[in-house]
This record gives sequence, structure tokens and C-alpha cells, in this order.
Amino acid sequence: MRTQLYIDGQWADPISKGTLDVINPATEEVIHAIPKGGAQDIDLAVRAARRAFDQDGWPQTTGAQRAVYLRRIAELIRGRSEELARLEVLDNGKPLPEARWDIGDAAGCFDYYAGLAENLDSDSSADLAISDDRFRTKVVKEAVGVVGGIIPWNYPLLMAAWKVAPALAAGCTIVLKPAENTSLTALELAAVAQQAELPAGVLNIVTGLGGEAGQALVTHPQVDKLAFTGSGKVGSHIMAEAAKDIKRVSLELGGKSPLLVFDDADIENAVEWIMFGIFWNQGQVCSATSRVLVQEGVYEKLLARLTEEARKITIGDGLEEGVLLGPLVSKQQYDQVSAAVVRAQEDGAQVVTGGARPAALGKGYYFQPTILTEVPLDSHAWKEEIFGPVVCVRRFATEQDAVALANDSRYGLAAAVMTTDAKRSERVAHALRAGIVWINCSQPTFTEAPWGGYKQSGIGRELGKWGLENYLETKQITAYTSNDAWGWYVK
Ligand code: TAP
Repeated sequence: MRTQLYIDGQWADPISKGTLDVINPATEEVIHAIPKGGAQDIDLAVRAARRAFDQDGWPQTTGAQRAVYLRRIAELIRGRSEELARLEVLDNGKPLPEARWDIGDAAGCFDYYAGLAENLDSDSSADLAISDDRFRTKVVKEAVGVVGGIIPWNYPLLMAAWKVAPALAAGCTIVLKPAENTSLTALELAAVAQQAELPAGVLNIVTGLGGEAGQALVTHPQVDKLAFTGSGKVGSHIMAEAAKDIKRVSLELGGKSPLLVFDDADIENAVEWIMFGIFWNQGQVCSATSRVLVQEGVYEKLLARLTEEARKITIGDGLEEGVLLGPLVSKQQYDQVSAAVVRAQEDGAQVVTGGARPAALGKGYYFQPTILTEVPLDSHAWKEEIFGPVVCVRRFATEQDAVALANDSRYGLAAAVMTTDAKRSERVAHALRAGIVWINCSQPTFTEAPWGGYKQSGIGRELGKWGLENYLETKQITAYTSNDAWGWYVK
């Protein structure tokens, strides 16, 4: 485990010499200390990224050259995948099979953007058809500049990959501030980049607190673009800071994603996807299936089957064989989820199952899979992200009611519809105000497909070619091909 920051291709102690404890959420034990970077470390990192961008020629490399580095990084991550997955479990708490999946996806993300970087070479020379043949116009895509990337703790290495891979593919340089709770694999990513011989300053990783290192990155005048994933509150603050000097900003924020089950749905299939949607990663997922809307005819049956399956989930240390639900990431998150369930009950909700720490587990930030019903529409539990293994289940009568209930949210990240009626699924998919709609499934995520939300779930899209666009400026270059300038003017 690393003890230093990665700035300008070198490992460095933070100027303050401060550290932050790393706590294993399964045992509550301190297992390590990471460096606590501050404003001065961020300044050094941004200056290094600036120099790598302005003077060292990173944006002038071809996409094919950048792809070589990205593929090397992917290969090196794969070569260390088991070690990285175990580190992720110690830091975040998620079950090992999930962590293995994340590491594989992170490597895949670097490979994918290597391919898009190569395509950029051919895309950028295209001529544009314009209405005056005395001019020739072409459009080129160029890197935005120095990126400040800020990520949360729910998918530590994967979220780092979602920011770093497209930024580097585009020709940007980046300073990444991982979440204070889960920085271990981000620091390993720095080691991987060093081993891949990525030029100095292109990727810098500064661990530390959001209010210190994060804030310094957000307000640094030499940062051109901010790419953030996390809470709406911090996202809104970052957008306000970015507005002061018109930094580009992309935000991936929270959600309160609905899943609609119609009477004609395959109930067993619906139950499986709901389980996956709300209990995977302990429900600490921005797109988590946190509101389940069930048509009257199948409500009782679905609730009974979901409750039965939720009670069967094996809870424990993510490193143990067969565990499906690990601890929440931190004491703070445990307290927040517990408080949200107490508040839901005070507001009138019924706890069908779960609602507390599992009696058998005395230590660790464990919380039972929890199903709430009778949750008032104006309550915190119905409206706000709980970010834990807590699902609200509610009945509806008609398709129109279901769509209205689903859309009655300030969020619009994801939604799902379960029905065997193809026409209905198409109709409802279009009516749902969300950036991602799944039909007869929930949560499958593909590096090739856009990821992001409507309304207060964010701005911009990650992944796919849309994710690359986040890190590109569009420039038109227009040439006058006649030698009669005045003639053009008077015409
Ligand atoms: P946030 O507080 O939003 O933190 C996300 C990132 O922003 C972290 O790296 C954080 O640093 C940093 N940050 C905090 N304040 C900052 C500031 N003033 N300037 C710049 N960066 C700053 O989310 P969290 O604490 O990880 O989780 C809180 C809630 O956010 C969760 O309960 C959940 O509802 C939501 N959340 C959503 C998502 C997604 S994917 N949408 C992911 C995680 C959490 P620190 O690590 O030091 O706080």
C-alpha cells in the first residue's frame, strides 16, 4: 500500500506531512495511512499537468500514440487484477467477486478509450460542407486542457478509469483527487501509469480531503475542466465554483431510480433484477433501484418473493467465500443509512424486512437488506438518495400512474420497466425522464453506451464516444480560397 502522492511522475510526501487513516469497513480496524494532500500539493500537481499539456507535447501526440499507453495501462491492471480486487475489498468493503468485476471493467475502459483515441486521428481531418464555395472549412477536435477529476468511494478504481481513460485518450492531462475513504487503488493506478512510462505530469494523483485538496483543485485557475462524480450537494458547489472562471464541467450525481413492474411481467425475472439493482455494492450505487413500483395484480406476489430472497442474502466480510453483501463503506455512511430508515418509520413507512445491523455481526458497518412499504410520497425515504441496501416498494393502478410516480423526482439518472408487452415497454421507456432506461433488466452498464442523468442527476454523459466529448473542444478552421477579399465583403 502506497504512502505518497504521485505528482509529475514522482512519488512525493505531502507538504504538510499529514496522513489519513484507512479503515477496513468489515472490521473497523485501521489498516493503513494515506497521504493527506492539501492546496500546495494540488498546486504542484496542476502545474505539472499544465506543463505536460502546454510544453511537453502530450496533446500533440497522435491518438495512436496515446492508445499505446492506454493499452499498456489496461494490460498492467489486468496483470495485477487479483491484488487490486483484494485491495478494493479492504478499502471499500464490497464482496470480492464484485471487486474483481470492477477491476476487469476498469481495464476494459482503458482498452476501449485506446480504440477511440485511434479513431480521433482520422475524425479530425474531415471537411465540412458549407454554403459558400470560396471558403473551405474543416472541424477539428482538440483536447480541453488540464482536467481536475474528483471521484467518490463506491467504485474506486472504476470511477478513476471513467475519468482518466477518456481524458488521456483526448490528449488532456489530469489531476485526480480520489475519495478520502477509498484511495488505495487510485494510488496503484499511479504506479501502473509509471510502469507504463506515461510521460511525467500527464496523470497526477493527490489524495486528501474534499474540502481541502478537492476544493483547491476546483478553484485552481490553471484547471480548464472539472469532471466530478458524487453527491448533488458537492456537485452543485463545484458547478458554482466552476462558473466563476467558466471552467468546463461535467457532473455525474445521484438518483432515485424507479423500476416499474407491470401485471404481465415475468415476476421471477423482476425479483432477480431488483435484488441486483438494490443490493449489489450494498446499494451504494448512483443508479440503484431504490423505488420499485408494482402494479396491483402482482404487488403481493412480488413483495413476498422479494422479501424471501432478501432474507436469504449472506452478509459478511467481502473477502469471505459466498458473501453477497459486505459492510457499508464507512461509519458515516452506516449512520446515514440507519438514520434514513428510522426517519422513514417516523414518517409512516413499514419495514417489511431488515432495517438494522445484522444481530450476528458485532463489528463492521453492516446493514441488513431492507424493504420499506407504505412510504409517503413526500417523505425523505421516497424522495432522497439513501445510498444503502434500502428499497421502497409501492403499488400502482395504471400505466399512466406508474409513469407519473416514476417521473415525480428531482432526479433522472436511470429507470427500468418490467413487462412482456413490447409495445408497452417501448412506450414507457420513452415516457420515463431518465438518461438510462432498462427493459426487463436493471443496471447492466456498457463502456460503449452513454451514462448520465436528466434533471438533477447531472450534466453531460460519461462512457462511449460521449464520454470522450467531455474532454474535447471543437474548433472550426476556415480558409478563404479566392484572392478577392473585398468582393466577398460587398457581396
Ligand atoms: P461527496 O461528498 O459528493 O464526495 C465525492 C467527492 O467529492 C469526494 O472525493 C469528496 O472528497 C469530494 N469533495 C467533497 N467536498 C468537496 C469540495 N468542496 N470540493 C471538491 N471536492 C469535494 O460524496 P460522498 O461523501 O462520497 O457521499 C455522500 C453522498 O453522496 C452519498 O451518501 C450518496 O448519496 C452520494 N454519492 C453519490 C455517488 C454517485 S456515483 N452519484 C457516489 C458516491 C456518493 P472526500 O472523499 O474527502 O469527501
